Amino acid sequence: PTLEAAELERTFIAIKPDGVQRGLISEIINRFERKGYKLVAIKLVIPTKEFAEKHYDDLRGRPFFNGLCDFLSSGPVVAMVWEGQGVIKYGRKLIGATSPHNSEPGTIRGDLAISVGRNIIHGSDGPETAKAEISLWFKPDDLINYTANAEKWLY
Ligand code: RTP
Repeated sequence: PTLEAAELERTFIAIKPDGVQRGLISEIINRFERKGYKLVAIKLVIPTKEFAEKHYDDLRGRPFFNGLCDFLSSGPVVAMVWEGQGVIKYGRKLIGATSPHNSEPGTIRGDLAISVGRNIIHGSDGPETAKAEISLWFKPDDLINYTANAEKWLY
């Protein structure tokens, strides 16, 4: 079957330094993978402070901006691109509300985090930011086109 345009939707997801330090990489990847989304790019990177400021450019001027950028550049981050129908919006649903105080149990932040400044994961909040963030973190060649076909490897 031919892929519909909607199925090619992609979002940028990052496991922040606290998620990496706490050993939650596989737990977080697992949730996206089991849902049925497809991983099309992944790398471990320590962003510079300047890079973190670019990533959070829209938050410049907020009181927590400097601390947030220090935090994002404090250690390894798992940067990923996930693909699938509705992945931008539903990815945010899997992640849960920005503040773990408000995120429902069953969501990543609801189950695994306590404070807003240490909320372990980032996800693009819309199609425009997804596009911008993917191209900030990845080169076009880093995104892998493939068909995920489980049966082929089982029999
Ligand atoms: P993200 O971009 O990381 O997925 O988070 P978000 O859209 O849910 O939230 P946003 O408002 O874009 O804020 C980005 C990150 O800034 C930190 N933050 N700290 N009051 C605070 O100390 C505060 N508010 C926000 C959070 O880590 C949030 O994820």
